[in-house]
Amino acid sequence: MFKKTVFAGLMASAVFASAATAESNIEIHDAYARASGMSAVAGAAFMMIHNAGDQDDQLIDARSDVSARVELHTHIMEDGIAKMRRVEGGFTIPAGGGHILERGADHVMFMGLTQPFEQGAEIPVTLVFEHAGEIEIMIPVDLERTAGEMNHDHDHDHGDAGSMNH
Ligand SMILES: [Cu+2]
Repeated sequence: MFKKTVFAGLMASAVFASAATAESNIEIHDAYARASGMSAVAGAAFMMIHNAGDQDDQLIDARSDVSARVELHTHIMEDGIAKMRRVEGGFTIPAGGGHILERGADHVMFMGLTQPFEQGAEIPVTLVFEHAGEIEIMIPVDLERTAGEMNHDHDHDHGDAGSMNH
């Protein structure tokens, strides 16, 4: 918690300086959050992030009060087993394109939930971008969205905005 607080303080000043120039270039679509049950200690959020600007942006952090920690995660294959791993540098959102956070791939991870994720609730999350600054969104909890509970399929296409379904 100490480390996170310090980091958040540093980010706040950096974000303030850049927020006026590019904040409208980032759009979040189709966000939803889930946990694997009412007693789950962790949850995750998924979404599509669009970048209409002409320079790449980077999702570098996420914050929320719904859990003790919020991390940017991905899945990797290790010895044939899909595991989650923190991504220190965050995710690149390419200029004129987008990046998908989805099950079995990149996601926002909530660790140490302070309350259960209830179907239909909305959780407040602040996404921190290198250029666009802080973007606050309300993410609906959708426990019924099916993608296969154990879907670790890596057949998605990275950075191809054309494949986004909206
Ligand atoms: Cu995770």
